[in-house]
Amino acid sequence: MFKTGTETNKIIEVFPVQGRTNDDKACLKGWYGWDFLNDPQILTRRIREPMIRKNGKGSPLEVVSWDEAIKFVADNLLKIKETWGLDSIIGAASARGPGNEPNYLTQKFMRACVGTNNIDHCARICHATSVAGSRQTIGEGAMSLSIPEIEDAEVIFNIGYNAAASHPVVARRIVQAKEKGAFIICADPRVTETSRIAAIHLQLKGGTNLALANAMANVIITEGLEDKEFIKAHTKDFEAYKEIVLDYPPEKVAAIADLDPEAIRKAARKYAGSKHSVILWGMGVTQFSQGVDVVKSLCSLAMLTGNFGRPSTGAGPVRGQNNVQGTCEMGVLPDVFPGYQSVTDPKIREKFAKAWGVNSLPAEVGLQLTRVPEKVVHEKDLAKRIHAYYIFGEDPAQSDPDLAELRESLAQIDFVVCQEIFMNKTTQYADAILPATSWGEHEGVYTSSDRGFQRIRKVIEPEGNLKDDWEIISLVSTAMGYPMSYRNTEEIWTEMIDLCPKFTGATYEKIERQGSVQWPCFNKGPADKGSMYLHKDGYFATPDGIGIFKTAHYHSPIEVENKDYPLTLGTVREVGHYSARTMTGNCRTLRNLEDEPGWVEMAPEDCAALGVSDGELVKVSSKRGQVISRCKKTERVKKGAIYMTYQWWIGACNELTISTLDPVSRTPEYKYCAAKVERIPNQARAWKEVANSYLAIKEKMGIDQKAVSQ
Ligand SMILES: Nc1nc2c(c(=O)[nH]1)N[C@H]1C(S)=C(S)[C@@H](COP(=O)(O)OP(=O)(O)OC[C@H]3O[C@@H](n4cnc5c(=O)[nH]c(N)nc54)[C@H](O)[C@@H]3O)O[C@H]1N2
Ligand SMILES: Nc1nc2c(c(=O)[nH]1)N[C@H]1C(S)=C(S)[C@@H](COP(=O)(O)OP(=O)(O)OC[C@H]3O[C@@H](n4cnc5c(=O)[nH]c(N)nc54)[C@H](O)[C@@H]3O)O[C@H]1N2
Ligand SMILES: [Mo]
Repeated sequence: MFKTGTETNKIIEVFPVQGRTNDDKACLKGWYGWDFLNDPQILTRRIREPMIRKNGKGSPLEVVSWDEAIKFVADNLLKIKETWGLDSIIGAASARGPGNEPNYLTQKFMRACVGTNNIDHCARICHATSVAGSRQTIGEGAMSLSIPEIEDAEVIFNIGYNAAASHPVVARRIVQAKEKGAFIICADPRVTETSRIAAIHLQLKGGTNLALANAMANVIITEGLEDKEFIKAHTKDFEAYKEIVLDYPPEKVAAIADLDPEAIRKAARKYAGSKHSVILWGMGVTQFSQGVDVVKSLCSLAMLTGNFGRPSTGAGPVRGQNNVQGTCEMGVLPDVFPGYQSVTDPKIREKFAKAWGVNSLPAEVGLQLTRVPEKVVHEKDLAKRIHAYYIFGEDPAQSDPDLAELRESLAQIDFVVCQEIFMNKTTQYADAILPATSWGEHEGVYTSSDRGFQRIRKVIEPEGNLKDDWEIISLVSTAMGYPMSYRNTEEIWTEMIDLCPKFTGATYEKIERQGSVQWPCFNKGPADKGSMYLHKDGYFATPDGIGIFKTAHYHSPIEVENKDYPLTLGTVREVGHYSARTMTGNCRTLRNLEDEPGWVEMAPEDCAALGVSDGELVKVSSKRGQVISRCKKTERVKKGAIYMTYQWWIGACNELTISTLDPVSRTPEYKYCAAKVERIPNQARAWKEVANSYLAIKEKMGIDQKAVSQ
């Protein structure tokens, strides 16, 4: 939560305020990540006017009026819908600046106006794995506990989550817990700030989480440490689960995961020894082709030890983007309406159809956004292809895996719309660009990772011919024959909460009064303040309230190291930069801390074998592509495993990553593929190449180099 200082319609300073989760602290990006609003044009520039390619693909983008842009978008989408059918269009909405209200409208537009469930967002490439795995076991995909509760956990099992870089305000709670005496177990193939304060660091080989989770359950069951009463009263399918985990004794798993069997035993005993054990996980769990199985296994581990239903206990998939929790809640997913209500349930469809004034709504689960290449470049039958992609606040041409394949898809799609605040890698493929207001320029509600609704406010007047995202969607929908008319975000919010029982009590008024309302919050009256934690007293969110034990047998990642590509590549995050970097890449202070072409973490042994030193430019390649980045020699990674961050436009690691997906959540295996690093003998030439690439990017983004002062 922040307050901003403004001067002549410019933000000049930002102060953290006393919020429920941040406790009057801000992270690096909180303190300095607002300068993009002043449009310093470092990496790219704000979009100020609607633009379209009037004369089709290949023609230049031309500035037009809003009326012309909206008509152009509506006409093209209607034409594609008539020619190729309702499911030939897909939408991706935004977990970033827009807030919940425009996301609610986007899925309503796709379902009620276009007539398809092909609506998704970046949770697909992030925590969709957690949503799927948790719903199958404990019935609810959200964090069961609250961020402030982390402080009072007695044991924290932190797996595949690097809070110090990703969520510093959560990292602070982990440090506080340690100071209060918590026992921390960290499972991460790299040394992180959490592993440094952990009592046990399980520095496992990448891609072996499932073997580890099964081995911990194996120890707990074989040593009789499970919570028999809890299992009997609140769960089912224990025997089938037990049969699988008995196949994973610590010695066997130690060999698979490159760990000490005694460390696994000790971690399991400690975890089972407390009724305030918390599991925190992130992308090191979810971004694998077996991610959903790992999530199921982690939820089962918590059930096995009775670690649900009290404060400072439970399962914590700590969500990624600032509003990814909210965007999931708004039903920007191909299988659920807002409030996680299933599109395949006829009664629920009927409820939404009635509220939205249509005869029927699509009944089939829609397409996940990671399957766009499958439905474009790999689909020979034109009638089954995706022909239009409405991209609202995402940058797939930087953030999706295997970028060469993705670019090919974007180039082949008949009509691409980008509703954006910045020119980004994806806008290069747009047939129409609709300019929106940003965070700081509009009102709305975000949802924090721990189910907390909180208000965001307009602090400056937007410059240029911009509209709020909710208004843009309303205009497109109206022009396509499904009128939407709202006066403000509160009207949209009120419509949404009345359709979602778990959110009904969270009115604007209550959010303002309390500062934050955590769902479930069923009643509008002041008595219902919302819920700090889920699964109270062991009653799960499954239809019958019973938790379901589930795990699976381990298999290795899909593309493993080999003769040609002897290293494994995992992709992580840069502390001062955020996702595809349109925003933090345009903040002067953050740019001064770290800039293109990023870095690749390498073990000293690997550096020595290749003859490269710290800071040198190196060529990194996989079967799919190659990029230039800087070598970062570090003891924090093990020999044979390299790590890059996905923020960089020149050292873009997604040129290398593999598009293999988890079969259930369809989340990519960003954390593991085979790669190779090569020395670049002529460093001076390589640096020049980097400098030229940077200039070329700026030019492509439309930055007027002479006009910009940095
Ligand atoms: N500064 C900054 N903060 C961000 C973001 C950003 O771009 N920049 N992005 C936001 C988003 S969208 C998200 S989703 C969150 C994600 O935040 P995190 O979940 O912390 O994401 P990562 O750093 O990608 O991965 C976490 C850890 O997983 C480890 N890991 C890799 N492979 C394995 C494995 O096989 N097993 C285990 N156990 N661990 C493994 C990595 O070494 C890394 O330390 O961060 C959010 N916060
Ligand atoms: N290799 C690798 N790749 C990864 C990951 C990884 O760990 N490794 N992590 C993945 C994860 S977890 C995620 S979540 C994705 C993120 O991937 P994306 O969602 O594609 O990344 P962002 O940079 O957040 O893109 C958001 C876009 O929204 C725009 N935007 C911001 N605010 C507003 C607004 O108010 N209105 C509008 N209209 N637009 C706005 C921004 O300018 C930006 O272009 O990346 C994934 N990619
Ligand atoms: Mo994410």
